[in-house]
Amino acid sequence: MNRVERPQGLVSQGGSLGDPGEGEPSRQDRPGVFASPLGCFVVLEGIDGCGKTTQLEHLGQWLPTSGLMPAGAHLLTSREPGGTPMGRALRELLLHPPTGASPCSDAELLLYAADRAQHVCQVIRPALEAGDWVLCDRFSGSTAAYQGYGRGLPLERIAALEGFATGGLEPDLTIWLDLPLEESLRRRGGRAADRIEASGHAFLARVAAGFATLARQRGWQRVDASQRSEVVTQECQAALLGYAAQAPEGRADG
Ligand code: Z5A
Repeated sequence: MNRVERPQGLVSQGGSLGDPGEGEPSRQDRPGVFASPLGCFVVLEGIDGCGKTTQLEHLGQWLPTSGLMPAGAHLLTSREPGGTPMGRALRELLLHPPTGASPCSDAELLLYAADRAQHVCQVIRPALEAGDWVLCDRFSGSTAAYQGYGRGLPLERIAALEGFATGGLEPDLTIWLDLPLEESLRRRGGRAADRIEASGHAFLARVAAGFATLARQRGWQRVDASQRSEVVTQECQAALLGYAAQAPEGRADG
């Protein structure tokens, strides 16, 4: 695969990666990324307003100079939904649908899966296969939390769909920014709620509890997100350093 020089920053703001070219193997035909584990895939998860965007920016600046990334590797920062051009259209539909166009829970699940399939195919997997690092705001854990624990859709059905959408790709490290729901609502302040945020307090409480369960089950790194932003950044850095110290050879230099 040709290496592509990519600027750092949100892929959703000018990503330069295209679809696999004609004649290239389809996503399903390619070997799994872990067959040649070169890059590293790090995900930030948590309820709305827990500080993912803020930490993505801080870590995005720190990582390339941290000594953790192998020489020559690039860092790509991205988010879901909306990490590709198609995903940005889906994001608008999911969060700000026109009147009468709100998806039912099953359709909502499928739209998030479509966003993820495109994101993995067009952005994440090619970057990892090129040996680059990807730092992403939300991934599969958010679907389990919001559509599973929040909407009440069966977790087994979600897991099966996720396997199809991601081709089995899982993050190397997930950092869970743990913030009490009341604090997240306080941080939102007077900002208008999007469709998901407007789903009601009971829904958001189920999502928050779902994240706690998932973090336990999946071995996510918990960081107390109610601390000052600088402290949260330091603890995220510590989680990355800890991961690198025990990562298989080739994943990280540190
Ligand atoms: N969703 C889903 O249902 N299923 C899925 O599979 C996926 C997503 C992938 C995406 O919304 C929505 O889609 C989301 C879940 C759903 N909906 N909800 N609800 P989004 O991407 O637009 O937004 P978000 O991810 O929910 O949250 P956000 O508003 O972008 O917040 P954040 O990135 O986590 O936090 P932030 O923007 O960095 O910080 C929020 C505010 O707090 C801001 O004013 C900061 O200055 C402040 N802040 C940040 N850190 C601190 C600290 N440490 N102390 C004090 N104040 C702070």
